[in-house]
Amino acid sequence: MKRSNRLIALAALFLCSTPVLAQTQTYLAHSNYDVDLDGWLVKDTINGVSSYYTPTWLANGGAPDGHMNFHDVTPGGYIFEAPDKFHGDFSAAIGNGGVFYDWGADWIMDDRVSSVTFWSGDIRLWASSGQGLATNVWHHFDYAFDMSVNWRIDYGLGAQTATMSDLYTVLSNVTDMNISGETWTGITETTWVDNPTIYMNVPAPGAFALLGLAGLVSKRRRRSVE
Ligand SMILES: [Ca+2]
Ligand SMILES: [Ca+2]
Repeated sequence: MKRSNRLIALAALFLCSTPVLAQTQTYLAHSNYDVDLDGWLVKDTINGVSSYYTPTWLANGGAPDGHMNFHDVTPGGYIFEAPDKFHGDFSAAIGNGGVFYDWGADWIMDDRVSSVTFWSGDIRLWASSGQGLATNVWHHFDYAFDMSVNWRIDYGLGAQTATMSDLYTVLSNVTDMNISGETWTGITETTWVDNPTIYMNVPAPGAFALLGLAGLVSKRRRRSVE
């Protein structure tokens, strides 16, 4: 066997022994609060009237390092509202990415969940955690943009189970994104957030090279059989 053939055979062996091609995550929108709030705000709504507040930025204590938190201010409900970089067309990540964030609170009623919501105009798309969330710990939530997640959609007629087509309708033109804050009836709780991220999975550069090599190997194999 020629030396070059041996090398290709070795590479092919490595490729075959790798069960899944390496993937890297590309962040399409991301905040880690390393230096400031990165433009995030809190929207509190009571009796249909919304007011904006500035959350507190903390340099430490996140997951890791900087994060933001907000202590409730009214008997209404509050959410964390994303800045402009979380708006736009994220359809490239459908079936190939998703959204994750780290979240926690010091008081959480048993029936409360943590949700991430995308709006496209008046259309609302959201995913939620389960109930019974532990207090005073960081929870990591990761929701893929596919049917493995119980995405819900509301076109103004009530919540329904979302389809891939519904995901496309909203995620191709996101006009607003928010993360739930309110966890307790009464002005009691503090909620904290770190690392909200819309991501897309792409094969690692090395994987492309191996794919090319695999093609070369199979071509040579075919030739030797002929
Ligand atoms: Ca952080
Ligand atoms: Ca409250």
